[in-house]
Amino acid sequence: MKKIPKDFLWGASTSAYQVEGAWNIDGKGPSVQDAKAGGFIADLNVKGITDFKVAADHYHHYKEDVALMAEMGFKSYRFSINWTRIFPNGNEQEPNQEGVIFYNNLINELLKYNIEPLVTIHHFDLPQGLEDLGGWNNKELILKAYVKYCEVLFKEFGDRVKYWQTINEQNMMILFGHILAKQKTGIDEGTKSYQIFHNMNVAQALAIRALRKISPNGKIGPAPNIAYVYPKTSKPEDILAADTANLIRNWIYIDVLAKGKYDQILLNYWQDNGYDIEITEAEMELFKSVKIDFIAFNYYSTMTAQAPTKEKDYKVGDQQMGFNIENMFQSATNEYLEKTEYGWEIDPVGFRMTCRALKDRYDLPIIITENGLGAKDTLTSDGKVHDQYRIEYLRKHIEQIPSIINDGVDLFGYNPWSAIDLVSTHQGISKRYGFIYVNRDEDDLKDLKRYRKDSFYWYKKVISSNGEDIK
Ligand code: BGP
Repeated sequence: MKKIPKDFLWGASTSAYQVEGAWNIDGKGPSVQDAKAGGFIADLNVKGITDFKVAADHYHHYKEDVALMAEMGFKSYRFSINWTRIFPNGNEQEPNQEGVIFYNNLINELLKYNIEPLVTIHHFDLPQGLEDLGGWNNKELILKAYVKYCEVLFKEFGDRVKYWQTINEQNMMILFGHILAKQKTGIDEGTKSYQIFHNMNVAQALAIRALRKISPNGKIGPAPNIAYVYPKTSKPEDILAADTANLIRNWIYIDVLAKGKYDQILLNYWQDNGYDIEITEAEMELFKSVKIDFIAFNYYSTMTAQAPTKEKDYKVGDQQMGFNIENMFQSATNEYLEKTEYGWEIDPVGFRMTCRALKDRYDLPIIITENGLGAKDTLTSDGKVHDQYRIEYLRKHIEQIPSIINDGVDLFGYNPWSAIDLVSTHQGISKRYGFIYVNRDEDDLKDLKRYRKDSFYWYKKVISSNGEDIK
């Protein structure tokens, strides 16, 4: 069995709008996560869960938080830049210097402890100012704005940031955009969704090109959510359906940036459904001229699919559940897998399978930028959090890493979700993922004090033994 390489990037992950808070501080403008017609974050408050205004207040606690990450022994930290700290409305002439200063400080703080910054350029928080003008659907506007934003990041931080991820979970933004990115996309919005999909691909290709020019030593890749799709049975029709589902859910979000073209099955799907996507020859040439350096991906679960039947017994839910496409495939429950308390299937072997499938299709280095268990934690009166369930989940996944590497996969890091408690995309602060507990709840901010969970001490041991001691 091959050993985990010495320079393996053990760390963890967050995203700006879920962790930072300080939503209107130091010139920051509103993102789609902050803003909503008729008032701020009205939709979230209706459901009795918190908004993103304060989150974990990482903006004001970043030094303390980074010190805790260093104490755990992190080699890397994956975080995102809040677009609206850099360009408050999305289309200003000059970047907001206070935003630049904050990320300079954060990056320098990480480097002080030899923690490699893994930067996500865009994680669900489009400036509301751009959304008002059509957002990702307004190709001319968005390409200009995204590329300008990328150029500023590469110029300002490229001397210290080596790893860039273009867009977090582009696939989930297309398939579950109404939940995650506050945009009206989804499989029922065919032309619009796939036009946005294409515009995002052009934006990413332009970002790759810009990086090569501005910061040639930098490395760049996408960060989709990949869930390998199993066939429900060995019936050939089910296997075909699973293959199609793999393509529609996973591969099309990497293909064009890794192979320079769209898969024929996708093009047929668009044509059969009358989805009319505006794609120029120059854009297809652009795709051919750029290539990603690695694939970052978020792994929570696998998906199971079968050929469409009359019985629709699978309940479609949030981003980590399955979904159906008429005449192509429908999701099914995998009876062999347990579920988290939020209904997400737990599949560590599927983690290995997903890595193998990525290796087969792309043969590029890969890094895990999310994986983890959302659960309701309890802070005891003596300041402890006994999150054995989280340790179990992570252990079972980490246990697969030597086998994955032994399979020949160039896996160079593992950054589970999340470094510290933060606000879930749509289920509040009570759905916790962190190694570090943040003392607040949905409607009471309390003292926001940080506490080390049991998983904190456990992960520290995992990292210091380079993955050998996972007990
Ligand atoms: C991914 C997102 C993250 C994160 C995670 C957990 O889809 O990239 O931003 O939130 O899922 O999801 P949730 O917060 O819905 O539990």
